[in-house]
Amino acid sequence: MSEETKVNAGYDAGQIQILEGLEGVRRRPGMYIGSTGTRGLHHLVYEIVDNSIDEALAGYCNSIVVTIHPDNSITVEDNGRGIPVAIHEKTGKSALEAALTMLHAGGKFGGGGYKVSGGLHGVGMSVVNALSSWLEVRVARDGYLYQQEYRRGIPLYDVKQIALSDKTGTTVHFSPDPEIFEDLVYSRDTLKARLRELAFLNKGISIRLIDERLEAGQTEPYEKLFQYEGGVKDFVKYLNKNKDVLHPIILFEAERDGIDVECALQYTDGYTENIFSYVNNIHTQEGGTHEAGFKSALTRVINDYARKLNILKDGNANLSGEDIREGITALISVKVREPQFEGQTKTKLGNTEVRGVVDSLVSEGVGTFLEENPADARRIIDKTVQASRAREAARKAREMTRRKSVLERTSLPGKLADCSMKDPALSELFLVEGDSAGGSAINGRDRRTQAILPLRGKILNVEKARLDKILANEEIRSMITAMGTGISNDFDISKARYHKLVIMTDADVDGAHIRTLLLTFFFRYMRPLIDAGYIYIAQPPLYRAKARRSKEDVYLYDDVDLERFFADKDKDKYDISRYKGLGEMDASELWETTMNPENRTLLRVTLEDAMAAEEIFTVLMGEKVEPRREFIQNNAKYVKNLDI
Ligand code: 0RA
Repeated sequence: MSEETKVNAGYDAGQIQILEGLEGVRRRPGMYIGSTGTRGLHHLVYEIVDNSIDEALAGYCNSIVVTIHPDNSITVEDNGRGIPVAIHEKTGKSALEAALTMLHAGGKFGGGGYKVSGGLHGVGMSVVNALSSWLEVRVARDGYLYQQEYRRGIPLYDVKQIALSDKTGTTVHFSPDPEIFEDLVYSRDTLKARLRELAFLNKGISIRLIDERLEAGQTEPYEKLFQYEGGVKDFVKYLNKNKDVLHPIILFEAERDGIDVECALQYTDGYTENIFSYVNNIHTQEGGTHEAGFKSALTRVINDYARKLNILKDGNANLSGEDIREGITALISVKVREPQFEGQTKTKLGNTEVRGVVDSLVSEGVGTFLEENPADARRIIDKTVQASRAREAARKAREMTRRKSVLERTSLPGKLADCSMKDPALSELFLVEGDSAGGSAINGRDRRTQAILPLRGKILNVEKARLDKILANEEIRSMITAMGTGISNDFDISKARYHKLVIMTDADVDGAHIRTLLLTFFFRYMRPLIDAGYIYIAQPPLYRAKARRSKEDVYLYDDVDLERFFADKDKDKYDISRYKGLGEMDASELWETTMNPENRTLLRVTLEDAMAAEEIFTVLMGEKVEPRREFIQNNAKYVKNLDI
């Protein structure tokens, strides 16, 4: 192969097609990678890693290394067979160049491979190449190391041999194009979470993350290895590490009708249901046939067993699926040859044949476990029966509140100072810590659009309570009726009376605690409010600096703000006051600094990653004390910005 650099000498029809393909990707990147924001940026990495995972699933690769370089370029290296470099008869190009320049060529070339993984759209390496300002690929195979480089997807030269090598593998080093992406900075945590997930889902594969970007005082790159011989079983162990569990993890794995199923589950003493399902390594957020098969089999098997033990008598109704899933942590991972993804976000499995396969494997797996472990079985059944009783009590409590509202016609809580505007899109509800701050907020607000609900004292920790107790809590009931949406299964976002719900608490530890309690409640019982972006956190100032000799008078929101302001000023020329709480501000101050839409900053609460949020809430609000202490110690420096 020649050493010289020939840039596209003479276009033929095939090349023109390729260029048009790359142009298409660059013109409409969103079509291929979802977005050109942070999500899309990270998607580039997943797209490359998926190819290495496929090579591992084919049985030829057991190690993948992902490196974030100081310039935010990324290297993905694997020890697979190496992408073939042989020249195609017809095109006169190497297979390697084809893989990196032809749309949809990724993973399909070579043939016979068992390609199951795939990113958002499974679009392949050529898309990453087209969206990178530069990319270098190296392949070790057949005794040589080969290399090719590209600029915005266009090869700089033909594939060339650059050294002898006795190894095999593929290394892709790319730099996302600033002409395409809004933000070029990789998040270590985001990559870490996805690589960990992939290591759980593909047991045995060693996946290493290296972050070469050094922070101040750091001398060695960050390194983390993910490798789990237990696969989904280790995944459940990880998810439950901060919870008290009722029995050893139930695990079953099997292949049936060409569908691979791996499933692990374990009951905890908690009240939430955590079922995570995957198809070909893609998290199926919206569930689908595999999840449906899991749920129906579980419901049937548990009911059958409860009847067999005579805990459920002939006259008793069956336990509901919901009762049976209280406190469960489950992982379902299936690998399907031709997955059909449906739903709003294309994360719902549609293949009907999967349902029956998962159903029968879960029946067998869980059925056998219950038969063979009667003591564990008993604990599980008792748990579901308790869940069923609590739910019945909650239903009665809810019916009471509903009936009351029919009789009284107006169900709004007495403490609510409602706004006069009835259009939810223009209405805001402030949840305010304490009656005195609540009073200031009521006097300072814009009464047309801003409603105030003062909350007294500590909010109930919903992580430690069942629904019946939660519904008996006055503060929580007020929030539910004020919002108008209902909760849990009854939740209906179209009934939301406000499209902004603003949490306004003091800028101290207690305030942070109340905020976390509120967020836990919304996360567990009004999750769609978070998904819709309706929940906000107010940012009251921490300081006020008044110049002694001029009219200058400013509010400063945190210590960084304070430092910045006084960087080039003399502190002695100002009176600086520190607010201990919202209560210290009078109505007009509160309006000016925190509530007036013209001046205020609100933080919108988002949930990038449900699993991470689940973990944080379990750690922070759950029963076990030790993990909470650890978390707080490890994250003390972040606590101020804990805007989950
Ligand atoms: C098809 C055939 C062969 C290897 C690969 C694909 C392959 C692709 C990627 C992408 C990233 N890493 C990869 N590793 C391997 C090999 C065919 C053969 O050697 O016979």
